[in-house]
Amino acid sequence: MIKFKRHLITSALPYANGPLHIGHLAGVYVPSDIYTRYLRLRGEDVIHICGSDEHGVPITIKARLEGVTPREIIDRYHELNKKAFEDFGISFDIYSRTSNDIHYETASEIFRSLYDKGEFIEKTTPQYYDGEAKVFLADRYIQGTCPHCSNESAYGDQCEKCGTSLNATDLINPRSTISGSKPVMRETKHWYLPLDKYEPFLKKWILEGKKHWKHNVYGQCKSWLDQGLQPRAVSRDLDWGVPVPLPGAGGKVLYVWFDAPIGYISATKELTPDWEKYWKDAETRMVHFIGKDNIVFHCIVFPSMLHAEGSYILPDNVPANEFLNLENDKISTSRNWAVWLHEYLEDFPGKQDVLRYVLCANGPETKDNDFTWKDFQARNNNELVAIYGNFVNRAIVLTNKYFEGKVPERAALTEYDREVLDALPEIKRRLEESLDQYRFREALREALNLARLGNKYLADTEPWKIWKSDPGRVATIMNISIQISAALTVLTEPFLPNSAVRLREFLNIEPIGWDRAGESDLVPAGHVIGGGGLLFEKVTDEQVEQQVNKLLATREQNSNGKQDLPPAKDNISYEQFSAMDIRTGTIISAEKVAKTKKLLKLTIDTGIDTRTVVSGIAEYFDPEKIVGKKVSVLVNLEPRKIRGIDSQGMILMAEDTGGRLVFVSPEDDIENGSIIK
Ligand code: B3M
Ligand code: ZN
Repeated sequence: MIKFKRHLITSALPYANGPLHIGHLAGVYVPSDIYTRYLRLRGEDVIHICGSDEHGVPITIKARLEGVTPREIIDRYHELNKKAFEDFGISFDIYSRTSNDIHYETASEIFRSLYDKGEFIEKTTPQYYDGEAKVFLADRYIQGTCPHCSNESAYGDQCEKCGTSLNATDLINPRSTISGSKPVMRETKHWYLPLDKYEPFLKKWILEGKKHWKHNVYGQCKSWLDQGLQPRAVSRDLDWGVPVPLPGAGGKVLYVWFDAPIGYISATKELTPDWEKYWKDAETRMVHFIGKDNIVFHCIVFPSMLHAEGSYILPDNVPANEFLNLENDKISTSRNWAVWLHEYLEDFPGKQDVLRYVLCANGPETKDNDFTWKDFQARNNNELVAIYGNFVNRAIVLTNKYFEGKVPERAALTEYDREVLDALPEIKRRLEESLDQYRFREALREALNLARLGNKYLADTEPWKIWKSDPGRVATIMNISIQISAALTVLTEPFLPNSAVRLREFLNIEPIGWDRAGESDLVPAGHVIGGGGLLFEKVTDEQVEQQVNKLLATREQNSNGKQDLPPAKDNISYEQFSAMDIRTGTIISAEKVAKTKKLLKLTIDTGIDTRTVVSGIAEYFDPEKIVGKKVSVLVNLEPRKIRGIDSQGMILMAEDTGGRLVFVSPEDDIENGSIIK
């Protein structure tokens, strides 16, 4: 490890607009916690900073949806998430929030200092404005088609599908997410960070200096820098956020991505009066743990801000992860497709380490990965229980059985014994090398290899078979097994901290310094160990089934269209409604329109006449099966020629969010031509 005086570890500040789920944990907080614990165990000076991101449109959208104030939303989710992190055992030194005064002061100061240096470009430009809701449409208030990947639900600041950072004016077919209406243009003044001006600095700093960054991170940065950077607005017309600290800037706040990373600084200030040494001393190493959608802000925008300000250090590394999916589907808060941390903690009390293990072993380090409950069960039962738990249990039970718990002296070592003892420092070295390079999966595998080694050692030497004939040999075997168990308490601790503490209790030992973990005499002969117990329990089929059923219920609910329904359209007058002439009718014949996929030509008895209606439902209904069907027909819709056929009217259909179509039919038999009103 390169020597630094101290380490500043930051974890992305989760938006306080919803609960935490396994995607957050696997992407950011499990790796950052492992890394921080590792540095602490090595005796490094390290602080781990996090908190709630409480500004920005995600918060105000949630508030609007629920009809409450943004304050109510952030208070609710800040408390929920803070507690969930605590209960889960993520060891932040501080979990702050960006609604704190100290954050307002710090963010304002940094904005002011860039302003005073003349860094910003001030521009009045036309921006999208929702004429109905009477607000400017910033960021997530506007959606449209991404010009890069054609994703139809890209946001005004970013396309989540391809990760590109966007300006609202880049979107094709923009629409307001507040009213659904088509936005209009209106002039407004904002402050822009001239990213193009910092391009030479960024190119040198990243493209030349950060070749050791993870491929996904370096690659994304390179592609942005190759495309060329544009100035980016760092203010918004919103009523929620840090006010732009300039006279006459009423109604304008800092863009959330301007203030949020400054949250790392304010949180450090809140933690210690000595905060400057973590932020302004070149001997401090800063590492940002984030998910891949945050790369541009942490590698390009925030460093540009700090660079322009001039007195802060820049990140040494940004080990961003890819995404975790759940049972082959993208995790989604709005579709409730997630394993929520607070629910996991309720459903699996005391099993924090199991989730840490699974999320690390299966972490989305280099590509998106999938979490399944089957895999959760398999990893717990076949790895934690069958390898780690089984080994230490046998070591402790046999030492108790043969030596009344007193660690026996080793006799002469065989070559095999020596090999096993020599493997300890080797495993430790490899584990450190992996962690130093943010390869957490690999590091965890090494930690488990230690238990594998112990398991194999016991299986090969079979002390239970030779106890009668060669108790001296058994003494050596048990001594070595206890040494391996003791090494496990150290090397597994960053990953499985709760189990490490319990294992120390089983062994009746104090914490052992990290540096000693490869040694062969961690527990002296004569030491009396504890009674032991089970470090891990099996996850049962019933438990898995329960969780899977929960997800199935969600899927069912989603496909019933209970989620993501478009908001109600604008009001119309009664006159407008009564202008529509809707009648009951019967389909008397139906056939496909030649050379089309979607169209059916229907003949309808409307009671008043028999007419032809062309309807785009061929993909959903078999023509033969709908003959005789009772339907509702809009009979005074202006006739239209569709594929050369005169279509006179329209059949009413209901469509759910999953795209399922059904006829709107009268419930009881009623004569054709009856008026629907
Ligand atoms: N709240 C984005 C997110 O949760 C954002 C991170 C801020 S880190 C300064 O994806
Ligand atoms: Zn895109």
